Amino acid sequence: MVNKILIANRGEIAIRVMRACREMGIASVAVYSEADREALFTKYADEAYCIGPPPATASYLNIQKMIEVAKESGAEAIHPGYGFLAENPKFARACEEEGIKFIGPSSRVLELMGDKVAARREMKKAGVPVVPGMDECVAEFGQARDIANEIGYPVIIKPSGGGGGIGMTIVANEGELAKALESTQAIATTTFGLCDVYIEKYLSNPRHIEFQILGDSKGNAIHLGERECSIQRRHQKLIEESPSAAVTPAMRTNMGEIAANAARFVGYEGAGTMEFLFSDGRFYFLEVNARVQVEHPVTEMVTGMDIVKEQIRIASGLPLGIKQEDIRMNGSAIECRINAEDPLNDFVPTPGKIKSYHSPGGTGIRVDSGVYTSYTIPPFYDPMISKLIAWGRDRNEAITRMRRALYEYIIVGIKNNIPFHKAVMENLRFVKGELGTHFIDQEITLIEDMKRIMEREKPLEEKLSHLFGEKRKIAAIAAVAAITQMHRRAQTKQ
Ligand code: MV4
Repeated sequence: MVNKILIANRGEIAIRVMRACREMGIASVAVYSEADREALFTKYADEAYCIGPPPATASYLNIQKMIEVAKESGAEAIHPGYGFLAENPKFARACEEEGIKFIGPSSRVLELMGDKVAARREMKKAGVPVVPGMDECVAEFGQARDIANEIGYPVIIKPSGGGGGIGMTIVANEGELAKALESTQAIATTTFGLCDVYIEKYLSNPRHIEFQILGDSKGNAIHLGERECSIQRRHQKLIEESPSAAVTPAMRTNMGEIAANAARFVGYEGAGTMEFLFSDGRFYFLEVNARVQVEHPVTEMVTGMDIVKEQIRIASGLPLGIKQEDIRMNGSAIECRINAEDPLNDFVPTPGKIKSYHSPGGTGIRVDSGVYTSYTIPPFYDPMISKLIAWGRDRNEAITRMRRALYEYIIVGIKNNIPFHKAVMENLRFVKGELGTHFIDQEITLIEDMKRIMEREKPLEEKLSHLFGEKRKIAAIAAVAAITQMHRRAQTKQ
């Protein structure tokens, strides 16, 4: 096992990785930008090094600096978290060349999975069902027209260098194809530095379901079931859950085996996700996310596994600690991403100072956060404050517990999306599990529902902002009591 790990990331995921390190007796090294000097993760680490100015390009994306600090601190491995350098094959290669363990797949696999059309081809070879479409990039208009006619409209044009939904264009008919092709190629060039695009059949309002996989350096691979991530807004996931209400045990076994086989086929080392669209009872492969994901806790809650520990074991050359037949899905878990954003103002980011902070707890609740009272959220990075995860014996209990926890959660000082989550947790379609990727756009009453919830909370909010600061402790207790009453009123109204 490695003795010291550098965490090339910030915020809640840096702390998540350091917690695994601490439990495993591994020393942790934080790297931080000048904007993160006072962040919790820099204090939590055993050692911390400043790596540059606030912009990510000058700090968290600086490959040379990461290698330098790893050497200086004597870290034997680097955990990249998610985002930033996590899926950068150049970073993985630099680590490989310097004899530092990159905690993730090899640079070869990262390269392959980063090229979305190549990944599609590879997965097809591995026996994974893919959306009808092209196995290479568009070479000329005639070819695009022929393929689109063959698979039928609507089609979707995707940048091969992309992923995550950026730059994708839906095309309704042949008349729109030429223009859409041109504009998608232009966006692909400016965003990804590569004009390559490919075409797939467009599925309308599918569910977004992904399988968690783990592969070790001995050629073993297992799956930890699925997560449903259909509740998203502008390609930003807001709520994730496991298991998906749409997946039967037989489908889970079947698709999970296909996903694990594909991981073995490409020689996948570490934790990863195979992303699918689910439509009319069928799965279609979309892309591989070659990293630990934001939403990994819901899988941990239902399987009892520690995915980050497994990542570290795998990178240390150890075999998987568990066999497929020993994985059990127990109960149901939901995650709400708590963001510093204003749902009443088109969800614009609202960085700033957290004047008061009280996070929920109790049975079945997990909060992964990187903030504290009087912490100022810097404007330079992702506005996620924390992740609130609720576990229950079934989906209904998880929802009830999530509602309860959302009402306990107090963040004073910055606007945030907790009221929006409260509205979703009361939404009838959500409660019934009738989800799809267009859920938020379709449920047009959500904003009005949220406004009603916020109106109900106004007197309390005013009381809180006055009380907090002076009689902080008393105010916190009073707040929980008042919110509990409000929650009860809200429930009896339904
Ligand atoms: C699709 C699709 C429908 N059909 N592919 C979005 C995230 C990225 N991983 C893939 N995405 C999609 N791929 C096919 N063949 C629908 C989405 C999608 C989407 C696409 C464009 C604009 C908004 C979207 C919202 C959710 C899902």
